Amino acid sequence: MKKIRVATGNPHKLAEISAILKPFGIAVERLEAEKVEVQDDDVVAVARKAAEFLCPRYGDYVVVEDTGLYIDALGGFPGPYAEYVYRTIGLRGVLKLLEGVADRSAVFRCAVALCLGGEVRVFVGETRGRIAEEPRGSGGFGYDPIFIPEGSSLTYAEMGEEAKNAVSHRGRAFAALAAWLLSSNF
Ligand code: ITT
Repeated sequence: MKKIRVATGNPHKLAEISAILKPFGIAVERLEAEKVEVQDDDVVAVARKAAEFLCPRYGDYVVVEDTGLYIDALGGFPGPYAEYVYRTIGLRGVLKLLEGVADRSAVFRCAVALCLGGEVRVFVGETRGRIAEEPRGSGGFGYDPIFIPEGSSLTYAEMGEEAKNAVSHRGRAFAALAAWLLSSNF
């Protein structure tokens, strides 16, 4: 079976990536490696820089992913700092910042950087949606209880893994990676 190695410390991400790539016949293994995170407003630059550090050390088919949540009414906050904001003010803190705000639109943006032949190739997946009034649902991780993807009335956390992966930022980014890999001589 074809296989990629993903450098992540987040087990939820790894489980989602495995489920997303399974139908493409691509297996996923965790690469235990330090992920260098540069500061940049754009997840594409963050993922690319992390891959540029890993590629010479770990070689082909190593993948690193960076995800940001950009809330329109907050000028794109927390963006690539989603993990820090989750750990500090948490979902309640984010909801508080949006109290009384009518426009709750947001976008999840996921950048997947692949090492191949000494080069880095980046695939991006985006899902637009809105921030819920209250956390809802017990599935998923991170901001899932407060993110409602466009076209749904349920939060990611209420949808279940399969339904989330079918429309999610990560689902789209990794599907693009898989399509590209399978069209190359992987
Ligand atoms: P690695 O960098 O080790 O891969 P991480 O959790 O730090 O893991 P990111 O910086 O890419 O990963 O993600 C930042 C945060 O964004 C993450 O900790 C979650 O809180 C949130 N996040 C990412 N993907 C998400 C998703 O699909 N649903 C909800 N929250 C998500």
